[in-house]
Amino acid sequence: MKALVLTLLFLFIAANEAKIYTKCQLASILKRSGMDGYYGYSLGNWICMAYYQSRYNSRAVGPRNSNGSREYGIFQINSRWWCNNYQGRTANGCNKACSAFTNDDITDDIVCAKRIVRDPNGMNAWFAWKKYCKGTNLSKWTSGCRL
Ligand SMILES: [Ca+2]
Repeated sequence: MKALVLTLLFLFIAANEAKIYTKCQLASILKRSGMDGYYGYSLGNWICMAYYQSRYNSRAVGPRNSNGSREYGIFQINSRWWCNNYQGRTANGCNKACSAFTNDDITDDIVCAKRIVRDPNGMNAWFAWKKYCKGTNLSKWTSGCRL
């Protein structure tokens, strides 16, 4: 019994151990993925958005929203519109399970973020971007990075 409890505890900890990117790690990955200037948004916009949405945590899962949806991963992608968490209605615009956005491979997260920003709202889709990044001087989000 004690062993079982310890095993479960270990699994719980392991499952919650976050992969936290550094600013420059993320900047480098996003640049390589063609995000700098994608749909008119410079790299700093994406780094700033990821910071305020997830603190660069690729396994972040947000709290439940009033409509029952949640946000997933480094870009906090919403389950009502973009991915399926099998817990209610979804348009599943990125045609993905939300669990795909909570692992350490952010390739598919990037593909989905590109899809999201192609909508008429652009990066306004991300509340934290609108609140903390939009219209600000974004140079600090890439400064000191070798890109
Ligand atoms: Ca992923």
